[in-house]
Amino acid sequence: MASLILVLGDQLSHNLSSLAAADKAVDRILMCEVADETTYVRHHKKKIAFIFSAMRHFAETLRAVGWHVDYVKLGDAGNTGSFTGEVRRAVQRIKPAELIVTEPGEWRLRQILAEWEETMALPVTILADTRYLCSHAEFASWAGGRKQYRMEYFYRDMRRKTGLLMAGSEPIGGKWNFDSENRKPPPSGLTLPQPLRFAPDVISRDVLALVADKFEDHFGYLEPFWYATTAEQAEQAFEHFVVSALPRFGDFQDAMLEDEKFLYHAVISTYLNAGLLDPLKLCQRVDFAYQAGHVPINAAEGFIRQIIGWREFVRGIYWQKMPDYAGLNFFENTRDLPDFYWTGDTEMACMRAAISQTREEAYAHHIQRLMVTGNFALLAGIDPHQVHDWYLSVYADAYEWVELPNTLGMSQFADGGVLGSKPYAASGNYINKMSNHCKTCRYDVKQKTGEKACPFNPLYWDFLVRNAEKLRGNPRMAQMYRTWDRMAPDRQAEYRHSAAEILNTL
Ligand code: FAD
Ligand code: DLZ
Ligand code: SF4
Repeated sequence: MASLILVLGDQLSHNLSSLAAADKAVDRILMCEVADETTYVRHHKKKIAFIFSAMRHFAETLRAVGWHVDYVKLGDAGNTGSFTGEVRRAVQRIKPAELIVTEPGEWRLRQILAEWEETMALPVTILADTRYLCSHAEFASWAGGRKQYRMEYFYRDMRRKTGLLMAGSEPIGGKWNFDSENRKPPPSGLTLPQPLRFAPDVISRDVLALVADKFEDHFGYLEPFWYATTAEQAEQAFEHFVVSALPRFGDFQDAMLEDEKFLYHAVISTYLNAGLLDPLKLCQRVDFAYQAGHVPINAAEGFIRQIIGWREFVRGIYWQKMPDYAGLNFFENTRDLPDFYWTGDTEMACMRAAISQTREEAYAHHIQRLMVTGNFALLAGIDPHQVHDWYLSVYADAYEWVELPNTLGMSQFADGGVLGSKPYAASGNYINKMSNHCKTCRYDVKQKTGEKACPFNPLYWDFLVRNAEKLRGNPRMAQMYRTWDRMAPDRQAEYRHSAAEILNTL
């Protein structure tokens, strides 16, 4: 008897464990576009279009190598709109002996699968997702009894495990981490590469029409749609990055420029998280580029650290800490997310740039997410769960396993320091140093208080004072509190007054 293999929208990889456990000759694959997945948060239009198109292309490539695929489109008659409904229908249709699925990336779906183990009238086998470098058991053993997790030590173990940029047991270049070389401000007159763009084919055009029709009221612009939607295209896009942008990726990793959305970033997270790219292969390619003398060590190490370090680390934390992690709110923040996060209608030039490009491309690079939109929400005391919902819906690469620890942990410090040792809070000075946004802003980054002052400036001090009880004891914050304590009471009052005026307008 056949087994039924459920392949999810972010499992578009031929080396998937569920496929390895199946037999092409007899087993049936089920892939389904379901309304529930499009609305558990109201995803950006481009994200839905990307996933549906990539799913449809993947189904074609499976069929081309001999798999029997049952593919349910969103508009198909009888589509129940949920995975549970579609699996039930497939079970009735196919009468399989067993259901096999690679574990999903999100806790929410893992719970639904656990229910199926009780309620489906057939055995349900859930396999580990072997596309990641670090298994849950390996992370749990690394995490041990630690209260705080630090990426750096985890990353070193991943370097040793993979042999990437290693000379025997030593890191190539004599140190593990070249991050201190990767904070250069953007010089003027840079000639910037662009990500490789693809014209939508017939499959994508069908999907674009569907999304335009069914998801008109979702955030963001649907077109122009230029994403890769197959593994082959995603690999081309990555190769283009390696040649055109990787050499300077490290140098300008933290830089931001008005009207430049991608700088030297890879713009591959959407492909990688959906399964179109393999993380280890990407890193091996970058290691090779370094060994061949095509890219400097700070670029190669910086890139590899993001993938085998940060990406695996946040996934480990997610599965180690869920479900409680999603409910954390260390600062007990309750303010609603301001409307301008959805409209981009703000006079803060840095925020406008980050939000506008998010609407256009479903993409913003790391420093925009962390030090602009994330930083503002942190300083303004926005409810971290609303911030989490925003990030999960607006970015094409967003799945909860990677988005939640980045948002709740790294950006909002809502986990109280599990993931990072101090909040990523900064005044306008940081944004001014790393970008050219302030030059065209209605606010003056040099003014600390008053009507023209950059809002990040008074909000920064207000954030520290509001949360002094929770942060004063943190050795990495001590210097800032000493500066505040030395300030004249009148000056302190001015800061707090300016901050209150800004918060009142939100
Ligand atoms: P590059 O800068 O070129 O980096 C290369 C790759 O490294 C990325 O494609 C990504 O796979 C990986 N990477 C880099 N930083 C991280 C990180 N902190 N965590 C995990 N992987 C990383 N990344 C997501 O993939 N999905 C998300 O939903 C997501 N949400 C985020 C929310 C916030 C608040 C913050 C601060 C960061 C978030 N990130 C998320 C991490 C990071 O911003 C994106 O991975 C990156 O911007 C993707 O663009 P890129 O491919 O051009 O990356
Ligand atoms: C994000 C997403 C969307 C929008 N739609 C679908 C879908 O219709 N069918 C599907 O199989 N997967 C979809 N996905 C991806 C899932 O939400 C993802 O597999 C889970 O969140 C687990 O990471
Ligand atoms: Fe952003 Fe402040 Fe600079 Fe304006 S002045 S761009 S608000 S940091």
